[in-house]
Amino acid sequence: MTIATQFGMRYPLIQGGMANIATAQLAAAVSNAGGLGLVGAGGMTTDMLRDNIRKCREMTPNVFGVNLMLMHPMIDEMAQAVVEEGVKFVTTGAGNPAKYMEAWKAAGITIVPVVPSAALAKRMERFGADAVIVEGCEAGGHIGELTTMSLVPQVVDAVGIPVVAAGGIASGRQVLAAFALGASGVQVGTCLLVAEECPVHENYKRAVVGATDTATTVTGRINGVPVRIIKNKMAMNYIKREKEGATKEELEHFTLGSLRRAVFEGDVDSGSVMAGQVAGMCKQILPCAEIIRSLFAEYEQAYDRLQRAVC
Ligand code: TUI
Repeated sequence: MTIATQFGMRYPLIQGGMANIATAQLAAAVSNAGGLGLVGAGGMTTDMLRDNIRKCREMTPNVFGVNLMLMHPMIDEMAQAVVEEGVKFVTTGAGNPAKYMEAWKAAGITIVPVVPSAALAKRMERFGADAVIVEGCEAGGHIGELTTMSLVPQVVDAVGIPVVAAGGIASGRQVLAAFALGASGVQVGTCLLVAEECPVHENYKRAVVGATDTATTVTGRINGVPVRIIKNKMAMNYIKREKEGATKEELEHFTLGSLRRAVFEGDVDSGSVMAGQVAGMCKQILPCAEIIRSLFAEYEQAYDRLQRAVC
């Protein structure tokens, strides 16, 4: 069984909860295209989150959810807001959501935490998670240590609940590989940055379209929170100062408000253009429905080709 059957979508695909980017507009477009769209609470206030949940409900008849970024200063309030707003599906990122899970379960919410390790996956299963999203460090934004290729099969072996693979997926071949590793679905973010409905600044989309395979790097590996972004002036300065032993405070200066600068103002030189290693594969700005449809059309082709190659 795939997560499409489990959660009621056409395709076994969840949208990443990209902070400042995953608005009602993007979430509804993904859900209308047969995936599971998420309103990403990262970068929102609690009122904005409520507003986006209500808008999304008006924009799609299909299942959608909320991603809660656990490092958010208002996280306690937001964890309560999803219950009050009648949200039925929650993913979490950037931390351990254990303390909220009892209340969410009592409210009938399907809970799917993002985990960077088998240990946390096992813990989440014990706390009643319905599935886990296993995100490898190919992903954009805040990342863990392990790659998708190494992490997915280890988590699949460690837990009994469905595993959703994330990080490094932007083509049907990669969806097929995720299923080969034992995943029951995929989460994608980077390939949706170039969706027509994605509300990022045009410059951000152009930076992704123009990216090559080696276009991304990771800031915060030595003395901060590891975040994968497209290389630019800010990223190079950050990494240089980080290697020179800069303090946390100095480094935070580079990243303060930097995602918002890139997303809203289109400042792709001093802003954080968060994107995964697959940015180099996302070459065309297309409607969400077309991106998702072609992902699974290519999956079918790759599956057939592989069967002929092996037998
Ligand atoms: O959360 C993400 N990706 C994100 S969040 C974000 S906003 C941000 N911006 C700047 C700095 C920090 C955050 C941008 N991208 N992905 C899911 C994810 N979760 N990646 C890693 C984790 C994670 C890490 C540790 C999940 C759990 C965890 O648990 C630690 C523990 O407490 O056991």
